[in-house]
Order: sequence, then C-alpha cells, then structure tokens
Amino acid sequence: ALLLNSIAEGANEYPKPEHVNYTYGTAGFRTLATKLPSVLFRVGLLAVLRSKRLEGATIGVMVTASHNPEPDNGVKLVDPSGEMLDPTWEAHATALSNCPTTQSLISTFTTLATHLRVDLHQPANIVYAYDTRPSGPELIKALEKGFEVFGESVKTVNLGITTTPILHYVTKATNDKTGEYGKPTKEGYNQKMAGAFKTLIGNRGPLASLYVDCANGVGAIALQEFISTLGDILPVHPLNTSTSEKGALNHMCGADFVKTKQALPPSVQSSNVLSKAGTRACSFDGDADRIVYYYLHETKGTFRLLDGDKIAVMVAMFLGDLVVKAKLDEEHKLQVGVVQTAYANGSSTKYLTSRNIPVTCVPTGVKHLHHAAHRYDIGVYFEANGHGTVLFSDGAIKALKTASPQSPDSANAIKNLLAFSELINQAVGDALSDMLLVEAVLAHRGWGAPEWDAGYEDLPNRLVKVEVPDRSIFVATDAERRLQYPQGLQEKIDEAMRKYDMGRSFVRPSGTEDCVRVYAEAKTTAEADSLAFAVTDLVK
Ligand code: 16G
Ligand code: ZN
Repeated sequence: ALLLNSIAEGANEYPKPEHVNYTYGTAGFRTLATKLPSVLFRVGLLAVLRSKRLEGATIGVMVTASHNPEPDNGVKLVDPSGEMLDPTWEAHATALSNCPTTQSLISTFTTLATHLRVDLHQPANIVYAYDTRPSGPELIKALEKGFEVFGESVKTVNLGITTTPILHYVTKATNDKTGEYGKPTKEGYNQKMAGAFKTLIGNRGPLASLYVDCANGVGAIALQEFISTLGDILPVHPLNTSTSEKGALNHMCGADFVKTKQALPPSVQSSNVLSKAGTRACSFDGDADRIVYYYLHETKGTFRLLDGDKIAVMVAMFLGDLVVKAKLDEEHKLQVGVVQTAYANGSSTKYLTSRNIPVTCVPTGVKHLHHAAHRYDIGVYFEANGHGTVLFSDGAIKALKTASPQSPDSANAIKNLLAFSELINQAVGDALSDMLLVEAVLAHRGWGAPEWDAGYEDLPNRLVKVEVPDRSIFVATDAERRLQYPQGLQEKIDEAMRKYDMGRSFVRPSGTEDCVRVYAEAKTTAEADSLAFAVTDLVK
C-alpha cells in the first residue's frame, strides 16, 4: 500500500497528456520530448518490475532518439544479456504508458505485477544513460522518480551522457558474473576495444587518417575518450562535434543524412578533407550505434557510399577467410553467415550467395537481425543503414580457444579471430567498434576505400516515404519482402517490377513513423526512380 501511494504521488507529478497514444516500437518509445515525461516515469516502474522479475538482474535504460531531430527524444529498455527488451514485455510498456489516469496506472501496475509473478520484495538493479539532447536531464528526472518510488530495494547506476552501445555493453558486463566479458564501465569497454585493436593492427600501424562525422552527438564524446585510450595507431579526425550547439544534432550530418541523401554532409564537403585521393570518412548517428563510410572517386570526384551492406560483405568475406586459414572450417565446421533485411542492396546479396556465404533475410529492426545472427557460428548482421555487429557463438569461441593449430599461419588466424571477438560489441552494434572493425580488416587486406568498394557495384535504388490515411492496412510478410494485405496489391507490385531490368520493389509500414515506405532498385537510376514512383502510385 505504501508503494502504491508513492506510485500515485509520482504519477500525479507526471500526468499523461490527453489524446496521445504511445507505442513501444522497434526502437522503444520515440516522439517529441515534451510528450515523454509521463512515459519515462512509467518506464522507470517497468524497468524495476523487469529486474525484480529476474531476481535483481541488471536492466538497462537508454534515453535517446538516435538520428531523429533534436526536439525528439525516446527511451528503450535493455535486457540483462545486453540485448533489446524481450518482445513480450513491449506490450506491458505500451499498456503502462497509455493509462489515462493515476487510478488506472495503479491498477494496471498491480495487475501486471501479479500476472507476471513479480515478487516485489526482490532487489532491483538498473543502469541508465542518456544522449546529448537538451531534453535529456528533465526526462532522466522522471525516470529516476519511477525508480525512487520503490525505495531501498532499487539500486541504480547513472552512466550520464553516453552512447547507446556503451549502455548495452555495461548492462551485459554487469550481469556477467564471470567477469570475462570485461569491466562493467565505459573505461573497461575502451580498454577492451583498444587492446583488441592493437593486437589486430600489430606492426601495420600507424594507419591512414580517418575523418569521423560525429553528427554533433554523443559519439563525439565517446570517440574523444576512446582516442585517448588508444593512442596514435589510428589518426582519427573528429568532425561535427558540437554537442552543445543548439539545433546542431543530426542536422545536415550523421549516418542517416548520408545514407538517405547519398551525399556528403555539407560540413564535410566544405572542409575539403576528402579531396586527397583515397581519403575515407565515416558518419555516426546521434547515439553512435550506426555507421556508414564513404570517399570520393579518385578521378570522377563523385560520392561513393560504403554502407552497412558493404561493411557486412567485406567483414563476412574476411572472417570467412580467417576461419579457413585457422582450419576451423574442416575440423569444427565453423560457418560464417550474414543476416540482412529487405533493404539490403540486391547486389550485396547476390555477391555473398555466389561466394557460398549463407544469407538470411529478416524483418527490419535490430532485434530481428540480432536474433537470427545467433544461429550462425559467426553471424554478421548489418542493416543497409549501418546498424550492425558480428556475433560469435559460445561454440565458436570454445573452438577457437581449444584449437591446436598445425601451422604458424593457423595460429595467427585463430589469434586474430579471438581478437575480433573482443573488438566487436556482442550486445549491439556500435559505430565506434564497427569503425575499428572496418579499419582492422582494411589494414589486414592492405586495402583502401576503392579496393573495398570494388567487390560489387550497388544497384541504383530509391526509398520513398508515402503518407497514407491508415498504415495499419498494410501487412507485410516474407521478411517484409511481400505484402499480404491489402489484398491484390502485391500482384500489382509484381507486375510493375517485371517491367524493369533487375527490378525489385517492396512496401512496408514504418515501425517508427506514421507512413508507409516504398523501396525500389533496378539496373539504372532512372529505372529505379520510375519503379519507385510506379509502386508509390499503387500504394496511394
Ligand atoms: C528503428 C530500428 C532500426 C530500423 C528502423 C526502421 C533499432 C534499434 N532501430 O530505428 O534498426 O532500421 O527502426 O525504421 O532496432 P522504419 O520502420 O521507420 O523504417
Ligand atoms: Zn542510433
């Protein structure tokens, strides 16, 4: 009763705005920050329930809206393994956030606690963090209020302004009682990555200069801290690092801008840093869990994008070669596989398949890719937009650690594979760790951006955002490659596709915005555009 009283007090302090309907979507709750205080308070309650349900295992809470404009914010929960919240709990988050009154919140809370068999006497442990958005501190107060109502039984760690992947790492490391995954701090993470990177680079350094567009977000801070741990084997030049300049976050820069516009951020363009042939740059998004690379064509000067697909292909091919060198393909049958979504460029899928790398296609959203990647010994997953990582299964790690190599070459390959497993964030994709992964692979191959790019040529493609009266009538199937409803629409899309050389198009409702997205690719830019617009007309 005491608890319910304090919940009521907190709820009165953070009333739910009328006429707003919240959904815990692909990336948690995300909307205008001014609409979020009541949601944060309630997410605080749910995080505690989840932790208590799991007998005090540490739950992570991240307050960010990633690549969205600065006035937005959001919140998502991280499970003890460092992965996204168990999908069955998403509905509980949605239910709590939509209770219109304090009364109904109390009753939903009580029902949930009973129904989920939460023992409220259990301890709870929470670790939380937020990005650089101006709305962060106010929202954090509301979140903390949600923890405080439980009194002494809740222990919290505030990581402060930190990237999403660091929060995931710390959550995972805190729950790993063996201590093998690493120290559960930001410093622990940086040391772990720096150590693995140094092992991988060996005497190949110092590497060529790398320009990093930090989207004026929290990645700028994380990068700076990491560089000071790493030293000078990788000369990194951070760009767009104005984390406190109003309106700068994600504005005309960052991974989402580059991927969507397929162009340099104007700030990078005008700084001229890419004019020296072979110079490469990359862009993080606003919470540093996405990365894309790019460079300018040596003779034509045109913009060349190296997106999530290009990263996945290069990394999978390289790790596959290492597995062969380590002789782990024969003895242990270790398999490298790739997970993509329907947005993966058709050329990348074709390239992998023709080289006998198995490819799985899953619906959009990190949790789907992550889950599917677990099914491979070494599962490489990337969304085209730059979210991704590489998962090493327990079996793979064990095989690596117990192998008895027959040659120095094999021994070296094994050592490198183990170093990659340390370098790469096993909880979630991290722009920083992925950047080091790319740099390490390039260094080993002796490649620059053009050699990396040479593997295959992207099919021209086009993404269109279509506003429709009711996006819920669009139901996708087959990993979002086909529409099940509205009935008959898929047949028309198929008919449109057949008119274009290498034409492929699909339609899916967005999980983050009130719209439907149309993707099309074809042999030429004109054909890709024309297919995209033909399908858009069918959808409207
Ligand atoms: C979310 C997802 C991202 C996905 C995007 C698609 C996570 C952490 N984020 O941002 O992976 O690409 O949604 O957005 O899962 P859409 O449904 O609006 O196209
Ligand atoms: Zn992000």
